[in-house]
Amino acid sequence: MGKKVVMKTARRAVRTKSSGFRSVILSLSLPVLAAGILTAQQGRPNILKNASFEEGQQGWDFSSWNKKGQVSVDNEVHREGRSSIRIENPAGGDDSFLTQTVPVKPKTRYRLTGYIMTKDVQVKGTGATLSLFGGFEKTESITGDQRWKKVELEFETGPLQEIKIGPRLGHNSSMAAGVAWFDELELVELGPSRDR
Ligand SMILES: [Ca+2]
Repeated sequence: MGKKVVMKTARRAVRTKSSGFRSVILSLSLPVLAAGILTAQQGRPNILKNASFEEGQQGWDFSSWNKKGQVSVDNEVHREGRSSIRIENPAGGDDSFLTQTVPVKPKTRYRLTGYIMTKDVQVKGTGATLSLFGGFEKTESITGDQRWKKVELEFETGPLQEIKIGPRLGHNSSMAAGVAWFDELELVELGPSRDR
């Protein structure tokens, strides 16, 4: 199966969710509501799966540059629903990245939003962000002690048909120490690239 077919399937899945909006509201239970499907920006469907971490780490892959960073589901701390994802880097720091692989349309604009909270994040460069894998596109960097704060990133896909995206503590050549929580992520399609 080629990439194109995979993409078509993904699009159809999104459309089905969207067109089933009303029946979803009426018939589904709270955990599904909390999954973020219905909180998409301006009625646009949220492309991320398990975007509020109500199903733990399902759908997300974790890696840390120095293999010292740790990820866990936090059932005590949350911005939406009952849980958030927590990334902790030890003293000395690390670049820890939790990513979801998402099929996207080439030459298309997307917006990623989410909430970040931090405790004692120490870094000279980039602290806690939502980032795109493989480049430098990222949201505002959160450091120190910060209550839940909304962050946002708009980007264009260029030739890409697939991206990896998600919560990150630290960055390229930027080892961050401390704890960061992430919750209520949303990725929505905005429309064709401005330069196409
Ligand atoms: Ca949540």
